This record gives sequence, C-alpha cells and structure tokens, in this order.
Amino acid sequence: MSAISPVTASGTADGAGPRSAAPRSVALVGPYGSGKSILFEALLEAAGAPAKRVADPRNRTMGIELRLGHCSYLGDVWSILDCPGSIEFIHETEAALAMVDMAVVVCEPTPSRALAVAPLLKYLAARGVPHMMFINKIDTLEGRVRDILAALQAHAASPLVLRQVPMREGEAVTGYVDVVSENAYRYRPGAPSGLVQLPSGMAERKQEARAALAEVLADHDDALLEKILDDVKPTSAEIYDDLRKDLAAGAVIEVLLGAAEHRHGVRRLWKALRHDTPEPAVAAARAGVAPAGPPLAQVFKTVHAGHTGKLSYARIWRGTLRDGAILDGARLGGLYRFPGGEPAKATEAQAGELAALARLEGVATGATVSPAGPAEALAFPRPWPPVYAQAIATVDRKNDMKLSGALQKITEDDPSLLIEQNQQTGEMVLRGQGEIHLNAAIERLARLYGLQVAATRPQVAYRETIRRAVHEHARLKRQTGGHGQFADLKLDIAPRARGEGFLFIDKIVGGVVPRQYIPAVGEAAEEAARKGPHGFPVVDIAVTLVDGTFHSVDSSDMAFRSATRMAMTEGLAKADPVVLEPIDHVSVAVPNEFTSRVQRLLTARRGQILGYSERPDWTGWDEVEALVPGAELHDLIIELRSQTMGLGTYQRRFDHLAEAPARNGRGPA
Ligand SMILES: Nc1nc2c(ncn2[C@@H]2O[C@H](COP(=O)(O)OP(=O)(O)O)[C@@H](O)[C@H]2O)c(=O)[nH]1
Ligand SMILES: [Mg+2]
Repeated sequence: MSAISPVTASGTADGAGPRSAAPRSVALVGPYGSGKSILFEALLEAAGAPAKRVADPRNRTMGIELRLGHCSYLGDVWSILDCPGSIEFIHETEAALAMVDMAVVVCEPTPSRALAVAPLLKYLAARGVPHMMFINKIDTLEGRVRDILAALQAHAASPLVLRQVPMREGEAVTGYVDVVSENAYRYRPGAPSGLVQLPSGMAERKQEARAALAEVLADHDDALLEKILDDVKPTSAEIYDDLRKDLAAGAVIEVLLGAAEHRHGVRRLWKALRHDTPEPAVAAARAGVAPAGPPLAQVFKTVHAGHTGKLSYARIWRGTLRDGAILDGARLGGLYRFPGGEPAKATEAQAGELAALARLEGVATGATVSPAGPAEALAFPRPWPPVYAQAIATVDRKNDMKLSGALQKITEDDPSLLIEQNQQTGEMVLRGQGEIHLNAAIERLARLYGLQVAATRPQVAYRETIRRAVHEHARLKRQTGGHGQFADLKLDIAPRARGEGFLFIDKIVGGVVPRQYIPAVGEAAEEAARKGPHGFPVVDIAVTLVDGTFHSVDSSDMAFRSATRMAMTEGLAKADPVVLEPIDHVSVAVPNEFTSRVQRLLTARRGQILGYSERPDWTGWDEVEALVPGAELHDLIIELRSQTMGLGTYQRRFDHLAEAPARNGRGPA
C-alpha cells in the first residue's frame, strides 16, 4: 500500500463547507507550453509528494506524455493527471477529461493566447465537465487581468468569475487579494503566500470584482439576488456555497491566478480544488455508471512500460478494486498509484481514484472491467477523424503476418489510430493525428513487437478513363499441333459520364458469336479495364460487342478472352486515355482571423473554394469548404497547423474523380 490512504477531512478556516472524504481526480489541461507539467509538479510538492522532473526533455518539450500523480492534501486523496498539450494527442486528453471530477485549464497571461484554449473550453462545456481556469505565469503579466478575462470569455459558454485580484508593485505582480475572503496575500519565494494588509487603493478594485462575482452567482440564487438588490452585502459563506454549486453545474468558471514555476498561487488553487471539486459520484453519474453494483473501472490509456509491462490507466468508477482480482478473465497483475508521479505498488484503489492496472492482456483502451465478470459498457470519447496518414510496410517482408496482429494491438491501445488496407494500391495505411502521433505508433511497433517498418507517403488512388470512342477489331488465330485457337470480334469502346462505372453491352445478332462465349468477352473486358494505359483502373466506359466470327472446333472461352484483351489493350490506348484523380470535399475549421489565409492555402493546393460560413456554436470561428485534390492533402494538416497557431482542423470525404493535370502529356502531375 502506498503512503496514501483516505482520511476523513474536516473543514478548514477559509470557506469551510461540507467536505468530501472520497478520493477525487483532477486533470490539468491547456495548450502546449502553458505550464501544466510545472503546475503538476507544484501541486504534488505542495501536498508533500514532490515529483521528479520529467527525465526525458523531449517529453517535456513535445508535451506528448500523459502523467499521473497521487497525493493527499489536507487529508483528501487526489489523483492528478498532467495531460498532453499536443493537439496530436487530443484524444488522450479528451479521454482523461471523461474520467475526472474537475479540470483545471492552464493558460497564458496574454489575451492573444486566449484563442488557444477555445477548443478545450468548448469540449468541457459540451461534456459538462466542471472546470476552473488557472492563469499561469502571472509573473510575466504585462497588461491587465481583466483584458485576459475578456479575451477568454469570448470562447467560454459560462461566465468567468475572477477569484483573485492581482496586487502589483509597479508592473510586477506581488500577490493577490482573494475576492471572497477579502484577504490580501503577498507571494513569498519558496514559501506559502503570507497574509498582509490590504494595500491602499485596492479596495475599490476588490469591491468591483466581488460585486461582479456576486452578480453572476445571483443568476442562480434568488436569495442572493434579493440581497444585492437590497444593498445587503452577501456573506462569504453564501458566495462559497453558490460558487461550488455553480461550478459543479458548469454554470460558472472560476479563474485563479498564479505562477507555477515560482510556486505562487498553488495553495490557493489547492483550496479551490478541495472546496469546489464535486464528489466522485457526480462524474460517475455523468459517465452513465449505475450507482449500485460490483466494483467497476474503465481504462482510459494504455502504455507498455519497461519493468511494469502493460499498464492500463483506469478510473475506478464504483467500489474498491483489489490487486489480484480477476478482470475480464485475466488476473490483475499489480495495481499502481503514482505518489510524486512515480509508480508505487498498491493493494487497492477506490472509487474516485485513477490507478494503473498491470498486465491486463486483451483489455483495450475505453473498455470497462469488473471483478464480478463482464462489466457494463460505458461511453468513451470518439477519436477525431484522422488528418494524417502514412503507408507502412515491414522492412523484412517475412514479418508481414506479424504486422497485422501488432497493428491490431496498437489500435486497441490507442483508438485514435486507424488501420486501413487500401484495396487499390495494396498499401497498409496508418492514419492518425499527425507526424508525432504516427511516429510514436511506429516506435511502439519496433519496441513492443520488434517490427521495423518503413513509412512512406501513401499512394493516391488514381483512376483513368477515355475521352474518345473507338472501334476495335481483334482476331486471334493460332495453329499449334492438333487443336488451334480462334476468336474474332469487334468492340466499340466508349466513354461514359463520370461515376457511371463500367458497362458491357452485347449486340450480337444471328449467333455470329455463339451465346456461350459472350460472358467470357464481358468478363475479359472488365478485367482488362483494371489496368489502363497509364497503369490505373479504367472507369466510366462502355464496351459493346458488336460483331465477330468463330470457328466450330478452334473457338473457346479462352480464345475469346484473349481476343478481348487484345482489343481492349489496343483500343484503350487509342481512345485518348486520361488519368483521373480523386477530389475530396474538405471542410477546414479555424478562428476567423485565419479564414483568408486558409483560403489562400487551399487555393495554392489546387483547391476550389466553395465558400465559408460561421462554425455553428463556435463564436469567432469559420468553416471553409473547398474541393481539393487528394494528392494535395497529404501534409495539409502540417501547414494548416503551422499557419493557425496549431488550431486549424479539417475533415475530408471523397467527392468525385476529375481529370488530373497532365505531366508531359502522361500521368498525374
Ligand atoms: N515565467 C514563468 N514561466 C513558467 C511558469 N510556469 C511554467 N513556465 C515555463 O513555461 C514553459 C512550459 O512549461 P511546461 O510545464 O512544460 O508546460 P506544459 O507544456 O503546459 O506542460 C517552461 O519553460 C516553464 O519553465 C511560470 O509560472 N512563470
Ligand atoms: Mg507538459
């Protein structure tokens, strides 16, 4: 058992209220570089469970690793998740958010960076996950907090309420005034902030913030509203109570300030978490977990670590899970908590906690498990549509059989990866959220399954067609030894409209080609169309058998097939063949300040802009629609992200085939 054990908590001096003794879970989310990992470390440190700094600097800089930490703060047990900031691992973050009781959105103290948290705020509001905001790096604050708040508010569905007013000396933020308790605190290096006298000149700003907070809360509290109308000052207890209820209901978003790196505002955040994070039963109800029943856990992330083997990170939704339990037919081979962010064996984990379950072979990410046998299934966030693809092939072809099994496993671990065997190109295509995401998957294939794979740009599924009708005569006459081969036929090969497909028409009259050979002609014509003069499948043609002759002894199915092939090969080459390329309907979502840039970007990729409109329910965002050749989409997401602060996303679907621009008269450009 780790050092953590739940204890009944009692109220503390500030904002005392009913307190939870049940373990709770919180996720730190926010854009890359906003300071989540440092805040994670600071929270653990303040709770007496100091975390090691992430050893691998790449993990820190790329923000691709989800990290779990456990601690107890003032007697309450907490599981804390440091979520990846990289958009390519957004599915992990969304999965984590479905598992926690509270989310802390960490953001930069700059109005222009507010846009970066918009997608998260949308997601949290849509999923009903209670959340607060932590404006980090307050030591670098240049403008006014109210301007940051206004910028953030534009992307939030509920009112933001400021819990702290910064105290400044010159430009520097030296502390804060707590809007509810009305106490002033000065930041102290390496120590909790100290209570100080309210600086002169701050009374007005504090009053203003408090009135603004009370006004928002009064929207859901008639008694409070009456007090405000009667000019009676609401008590702190009333405000604390309302704030907790409204926050849990998603009706307000409280905003805290701090500097994780300097450990400023960390205890204030802890107290807010402790006071305002709902009971674990609330998240369980949101997830659709029935309140009564056997212990139940849900896996939200799967990793394969060196010495611990497969680890399934899970939320315990109900009851207590014990090491050694039989889950889904597999014996639980260890249970880990992460005091200070490092794995430590535990004997059990309780409802409300996040824990890592070891060696649950065959249990996929998103699955539920219960020691009582097959568990009730629960919803799990759907991955975003893939935006990036690579064709992969084993370096050593004899590993091909092993590859499909391994791919199956890695998609079980990470549902945001998709595998597709392309029928036309024969390639195995791996799809996901970007280069880093796919490289991580390829690295797992090597590390876990010993598979070296080469990744290449996937081939485009080109087709071809003809632009001119031709009449072709083919005559097969062979005399070898005894039996000869004879077939003679005339085909009309003509273009059809786009999308009409292949058609074979039999116009033989008077039995000049006997009935029994005609199906062979039709089949051979269709087969011959599978590879046209440019090497691609030929589509949208009509082949008409108009005439022919036969020999009563030497004619056969085989002879007519051969003659058909000859006629098709010759005929298609003369029929002005042209390569067709797939054109996709692409819908790009971006903040509207990037709309015209995106239009230029798509145009440069031979896109035809269809128009743009406001993104439904996304104030300040547009959706640009265009028809773009599939050949131009391979790295679209990379350029799109680099031009839109990483915020642009797109969806695509096949729309139609169109003539590809010729290169030297042949083949796709
Ligand atoms: N000035 C300042 N920098 C900070 C603060 N917190 C984090 N940083 C810096 O912001 C950068 C990103 O921090 P990190 O925790 O890795 O961000 P993450 O990507 O959100 O996990 C690092 O260089 C930190 O040193 C802070 O409170 N003040
Ligand atoms: Mg990080």
